[in-house]
Amino acid sequence: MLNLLLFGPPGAGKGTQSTKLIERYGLIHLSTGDILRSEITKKSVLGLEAREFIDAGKLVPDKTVIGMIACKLEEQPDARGFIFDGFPRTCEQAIALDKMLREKGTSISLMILLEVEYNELINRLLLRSDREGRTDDSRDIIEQRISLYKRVTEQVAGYYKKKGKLRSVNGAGSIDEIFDRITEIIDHFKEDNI
Ligand code: B4P
Repeated sequence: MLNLLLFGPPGAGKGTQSTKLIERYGLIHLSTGDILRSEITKKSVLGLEAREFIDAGKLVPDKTVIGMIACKLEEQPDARGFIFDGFPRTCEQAIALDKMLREKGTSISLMILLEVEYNELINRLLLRSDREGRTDDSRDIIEQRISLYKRVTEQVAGYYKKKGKLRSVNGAGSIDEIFDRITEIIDHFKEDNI
């Protein structure tokens, strides 16, 4: 199986690149942000709980997102592989994901870290705010989310670096240029390992 982890700060292009990658490699896309937003739209109990955290620029509790991913993995017993987008965001989530994949007899193949400068992140998310009106894309909440990424989430990259799975990619440029940089890394990995 090819299991990819798309990683980076808010606005780095995780969702954008995931959409192109699932098409190229035939993988299942698991975006915790998308799943949570769909629960909010449905006004489910989970959605109502998550909304408070998301609107405040905070992380939804580990137990909630880990449970969500566990259910999604169970629903896909025949998958050729997964793209995890926006998950894990804490070391506790990373440890839980490793355990879930181990139980399925597989593991994370690569973590792709999209590196983008602070001002570019802010600009992208403010533009998205104009287009989509996401409640967590106001300027102060964007700044809060980027700061939370630096304080908490970035440690997850260190966790996978120690395992030799981290690959950094320059996340600046056109969407297609960045896609080419990512696929070069993945194709190289596949030649050597799959
Ligand atoms: P996410 O949905 O993951 O939101 P995000 O970090 O903003 O990334 P996204 O994938 O949407 O944006 P992208 O960079 O592709 O999370 C939202 C919230 O949910 C979190 O803040 C948290 O509260 C909660 N949550 C989610 N997962 C969680 C977890 N595991 N644990 C706890 N809480 C969790 O794109 C951004 C914009 O840039 C887009 O408009 C795009 O068009 C544009 N863009 C992309 N690439 C570009 C490029 N190359 N050039 C110009 N613009 C580009």
